Amino acid sequence: MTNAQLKIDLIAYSKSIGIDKIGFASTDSFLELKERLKLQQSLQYDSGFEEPNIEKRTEPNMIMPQARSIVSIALAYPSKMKNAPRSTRKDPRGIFCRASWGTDYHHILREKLAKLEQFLQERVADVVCKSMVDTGELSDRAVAERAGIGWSAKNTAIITPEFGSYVYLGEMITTIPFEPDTPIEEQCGTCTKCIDACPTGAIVQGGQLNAQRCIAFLTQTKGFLAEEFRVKLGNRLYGCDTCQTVCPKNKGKDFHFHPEMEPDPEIVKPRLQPLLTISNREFKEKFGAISGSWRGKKPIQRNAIIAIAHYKDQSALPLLEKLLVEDPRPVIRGTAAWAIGKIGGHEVKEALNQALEKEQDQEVCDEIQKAITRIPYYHTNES
Ligand code: B12
Ligand code: SF4
Ligand code: SF4
Repeated sequence: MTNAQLKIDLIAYSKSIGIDKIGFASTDSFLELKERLKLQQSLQYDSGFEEPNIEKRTEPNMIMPQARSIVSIALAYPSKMKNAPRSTRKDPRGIFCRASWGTDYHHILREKLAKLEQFLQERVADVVCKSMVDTGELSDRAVAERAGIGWSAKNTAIITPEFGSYVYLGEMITTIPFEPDTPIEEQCGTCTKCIDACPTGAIVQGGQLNAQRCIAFLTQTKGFLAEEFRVKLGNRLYGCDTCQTVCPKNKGKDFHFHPEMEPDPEIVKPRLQPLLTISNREFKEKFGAISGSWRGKKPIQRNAIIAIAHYKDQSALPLLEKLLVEDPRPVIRGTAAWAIGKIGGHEVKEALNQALEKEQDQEVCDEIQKAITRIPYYHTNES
């Protein structure tokens, strides 16, 4: 069988197993990306979640010397949730980003890629394949761009003409020299909606992100959040979708091809207060299957406390005061102090003072002191 025919057959097979878009790229060095990654590192705009070895990231033949092509895949995920409960001041809820709805996409895409590998192995005796999704060495976006899946947009996402940017990406390096596809034209034009809407100004300029300012990154950190960002977090528990929801290319894009990607509203839009007391076991049971749980319980709880402050939920004060004195984790005690100060009221000053007397951790003491000094300010503001 010729490689051209094998490519046609592989494309047809990919459709039959629920791969929404497939493209083919060469294994040439990603030279532009290499410069870009170096620049990002030197500016400290990287997140730290990327593979640190830039050579490996940009030289596919370093990962597999005999590699001859890369197969890029995209799966469309839903952007609208059916029966989403409303989040109100009386019933405040947090939100997980769309890329965290349903079953963890790493599993879904790896399974599809494993099937593609098997398909090739059954037809080409000595083929070698290596697949990756998100956590591999390669830049999934750079591969997808080269393979014609979508263009590299100003919000830094790969936007497909068919499904918008609401696609997961993955790829398979192979020893088969498949004919590469042609990249598609950039289609952002003069639009700057994502740059204007980003709550933290993280998109420095079209196509360049300062990940250290990106809420999607910040929600995944484990330490204290800088105050500047706490007030921008809103009710986000994991990830951020703003630069995608404002994008005109995503208008009307909402695909429900994969039942396993359907969100359970009680999981991805959970009530905030119960999150503060959830046990490790309960957390794993409820959130373990979604990608947004990969950093564990602590960042989600920290973000939930910040979200409670965002809603100024008075009914959460007893719980926050309990966390302030009882929680073993300084980040949780300190963030609770901040939230208590934000929600305010005369009675909280007493609770904060009492906690300060017992507190041993310097960072938490600082948070409590800042919260105390802020309370009269909130009162003058309210009166
Ligand atoms: C680190 C990381 C993050 C970091 C940094 C994101 C970033 N923009 O760099 C943080 C934690 C912030 C993040 C957030 C999100 N992420 Co993320 N993330 C990654 C990861 C692991 C590596 C990305 C990376 O290396 N970035 C470094 C930059 C420099 O390179 P790059 O974006 O990969 O490649 C592009 C640029 O280099 C650009 N470029 C190259 N040279 C030049 C030169 C010029 C002049 C210009 C303008 C551009 C340019 O072109 C490349 C192709 O687009 C990838 C998985 C992977 N292994 O690739 C997922 C990935 C990019 N993330 C993904 C998703 C879904 C998200 C979120 C939408 C999740 C959410 N809702 O919260 C947000 C989006 C935020 C945003 N605006 O990017 C998807 C993207 C899908 C898509 N359609 O694009 C990926 C591919 C995971 C996956 N397998 O599906 N992520
Ligand atoms: S994900 Fe949110 S914070 Fe990050 S660039 Fe997009 S809008 Fe800005
Ligand atoms: S909002 Fe506009 S500039 Fe930003 S990614 Fe979408 S089309 Fe491009």
